[in-house]
Amino acid sequence: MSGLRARAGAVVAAVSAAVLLLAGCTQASIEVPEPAAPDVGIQLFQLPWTSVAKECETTLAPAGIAWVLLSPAQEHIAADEWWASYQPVSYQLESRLGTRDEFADMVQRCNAAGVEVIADAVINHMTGQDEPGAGYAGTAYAHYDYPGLYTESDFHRCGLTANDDIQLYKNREQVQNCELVNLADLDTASPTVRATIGAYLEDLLSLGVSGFRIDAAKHIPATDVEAIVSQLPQGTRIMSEVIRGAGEPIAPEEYEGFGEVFEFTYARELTPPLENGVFSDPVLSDDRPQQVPSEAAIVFVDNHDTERGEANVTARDPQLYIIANALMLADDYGTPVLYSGYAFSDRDSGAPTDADGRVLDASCADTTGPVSDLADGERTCVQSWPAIRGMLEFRAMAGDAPRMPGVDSGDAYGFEREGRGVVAVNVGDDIQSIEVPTTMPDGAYCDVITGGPDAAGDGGCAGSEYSVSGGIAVFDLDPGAAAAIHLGSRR
Ligand code: LAG
Ligand code: CA
Repeated sequence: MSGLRARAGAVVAAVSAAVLLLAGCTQASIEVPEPAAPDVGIQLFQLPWTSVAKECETTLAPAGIAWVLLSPAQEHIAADEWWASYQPVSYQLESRLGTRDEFADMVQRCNAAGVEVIADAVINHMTGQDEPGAGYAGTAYAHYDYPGLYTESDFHRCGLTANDDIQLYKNREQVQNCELVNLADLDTASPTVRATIGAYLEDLLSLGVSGFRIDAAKHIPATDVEAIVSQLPQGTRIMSEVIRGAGEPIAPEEYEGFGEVFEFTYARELTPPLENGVFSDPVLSDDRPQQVPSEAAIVFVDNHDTERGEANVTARDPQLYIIANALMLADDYGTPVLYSGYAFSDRDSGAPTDADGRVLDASCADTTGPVSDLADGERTCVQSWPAIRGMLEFRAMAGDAPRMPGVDSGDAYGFEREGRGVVAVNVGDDIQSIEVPTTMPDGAYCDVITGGPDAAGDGGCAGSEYSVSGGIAVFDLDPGAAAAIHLGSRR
């Protein structure tokens, strides 16, 4: 039994006991379902393995998070910027994030805590530097020259300049063979390249990882990714990063047959209504025509690239970020992955390091909520925000109940997971009332975003309280507020 199940079970038992106790004077007792198994992941960006291990034990498992996505573990170029991680020079597990032994210990501890580990596999390319200098383990590598690893013919020759960029290329060949910010592109059709990459992935699996994010999958023909991953054991989780782009020659759908794909459209469609209050946008409840089927979709509000680029809702605005994450976690589309990074003013700045260039340990165990004025390098720690933890409980309680059509009222918006829970948000500048139809039983419910039932277990709420009466859940929401009630949060 995972940490979440144990904990959610205990919460539910406590709530049921309280409800029974009060049955005579206030509300009739109700049947509270078993919480569903956790499915949500979290990306711990540029966090060292020793810290990831502690997070699995102290924050992720207790919050009911099912898997953690790491930053790349490969030996990489020596450079201060975070993106040195995306310029590998070998397949040794020695990096600024930790040693092979630390990696192995972390995977073992996360698995023991009930948290699976997804490695970020950079297999499309090696470094882009002609003279990368010393690799982390002190080895020198030259462009197109990885002795004992690849031969010159294992790379595509692109002839691009350093300023060439993917966005300029609309031709399939160029996208897949000759680009991505001038990084040395591997010939993934070559049997020796496939075997080398396959051996690397097998090595990670032997240490206990459950699967892989395939970095820059769009730049690897889907047939090549499939050929490589089809050699791996059944059940290995594959999450291909294929950024959807209008008019792009390569779409996520090509990669859906052998695993999941990151669906970039989700955040692009979720967040504009949060900024303009126009919830008539059908994305939240309709057919999601621009999105892969739910079973194949990994969805996210932001990630390490989009928080430095296209994302307009990030942890820099905690209120809106909680609203976006609450709607995503309450939704029944895709498998959400949360994002936990660090504050920065310069998009290139790496996480704080020691004198040897190793990223410093960090912990979210004592974090109690979002901080809006984090200093550069400080961690956002979303996994410890009570609002996020409350929504993870909501999601477990919603289980596979259908998502009902959304309703909007001014700048407020909400929807029900049929009979299980209701979420509502207010993105406007004024207090807003909203009524959401529900088949939940009448009664008073504690909002799990602001704390849920109080610790005393006396039937009170730590935060806000809302009521359901005659098939309507009523919320009076402050500007920027989100609220969520579920069967297990009934007073
Ligand atoms: C990814 N997914 O497809 C990663 O999520 C993304 O973070 C990686 O870009 C990219 N693909 C390659 O793995 C990151 C930075 C880039 C950086 C690149 C390589 O966003 O800025 O490029 O990693 O380190 C940097 C410079 C470029 C330069 C390049 C080669 O910014 O100007 O051309 O290095 O020297
Ligand atoms: Ca490629």
